[in-house]
Amino acid sequence: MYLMKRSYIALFLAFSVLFGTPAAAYAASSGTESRYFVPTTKSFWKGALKARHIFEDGFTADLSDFQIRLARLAGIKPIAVKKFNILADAAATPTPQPTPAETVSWGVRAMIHGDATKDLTVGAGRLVAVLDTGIDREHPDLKRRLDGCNDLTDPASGFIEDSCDDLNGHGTHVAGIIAADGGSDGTGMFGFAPAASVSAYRVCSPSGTCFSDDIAVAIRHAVDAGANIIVLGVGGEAQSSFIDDALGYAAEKHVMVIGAAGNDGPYEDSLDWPARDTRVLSVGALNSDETVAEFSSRGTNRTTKPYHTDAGDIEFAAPGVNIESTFREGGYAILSGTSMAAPHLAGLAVRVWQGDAKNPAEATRALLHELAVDVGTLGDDAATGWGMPVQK
Ligand SMILES: [Ca+2]
Ligand SMILES: [Ca+2]
Ligand SMILES: [Ca+2]
Repeated sequence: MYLMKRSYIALFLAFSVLFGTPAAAYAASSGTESRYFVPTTKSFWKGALKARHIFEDGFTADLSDFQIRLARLAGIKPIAVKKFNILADAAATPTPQPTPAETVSWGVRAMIHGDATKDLTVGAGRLVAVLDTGIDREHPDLKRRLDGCNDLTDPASGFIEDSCDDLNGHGTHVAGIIAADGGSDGTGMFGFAPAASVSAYRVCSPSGTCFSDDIAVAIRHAVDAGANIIVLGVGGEAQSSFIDDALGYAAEKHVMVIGAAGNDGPYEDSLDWPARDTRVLSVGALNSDETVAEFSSRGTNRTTKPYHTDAGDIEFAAPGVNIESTFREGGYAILSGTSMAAPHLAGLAVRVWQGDAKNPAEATRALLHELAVDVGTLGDDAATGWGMPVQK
């Protein structure tokens, strides 16, 4: 038995040397492969298993059951990579509408007092990275806003530049809330910051599944590309060490990371990762009457220090129910979810960005705390934290 296993390895290695990519060919034909972290720095294995992303102590790759067995025989134990999901109402997959019902959604109006909702100069010089299902780069209300378009979902390549088609619509919706500029004729929709730039990182499949290694690589890339804010409309049950490390890098470089709280409410302590992390500004969802959406995940705020960000706490609430925004195929759609609440906070953060501060991300976070209007239960509560920031 032992000898037979050895001969399998020998055969596999021989194929690898002779043909270069038998691993990929096998994986493609088996259809059962999934994403793993392979804890070895040996370049042989990186080549044989078609490394996707290289990390300090190993690499990730899509492996078939056969490849996993092979690695184990060689004494390497692949570890499954954590998955996340987009956080809009999954039951609703709306048909894109050709024209919007309103040029400014109720959510934008709720957070900006006065008549500044269509100021086309707001957000100039700011860059927001949207890590999601991609962005419709031809959308009339977004195409002039796009500055960066990358795909990390391709099975054959971990990073493709100048590619970010959004077959779902979720990422386009998130981007529009932040920076839709009404289009060249002003008949489209307007987001919070119509002069801001948006970079798209397609890290989620069209069905909304997102691998944590792709997200981590996208966070680092966005930081290096000069993003001021990174928006994560994704979440999951498990903590990811890849994302932990990437969040450390973002914090070090003074980049703000905003995450959807999750749609697992109304139960306390139901926040998703990575929003649970204190470095991520976690955002819950509000109805248009400023009550909390039932589905919005609740934090641990009731048992931690009030008005202090602890792990598991919710930090802010923002509009997240029946939000109209840009959608795939150049259209518009109404979605609900904490995925919609997170870009509302990001949009307001762009508007009040403390660019001259020593640490703009921390200074802006402190200002958002000051601007927050108490909603829900009196004071810091498990559904809305500081409350909903409003620009007067
Ligand atoms: Ca948090
Ligand atoms: Ca707290
Ligand atoms: Ca409250």
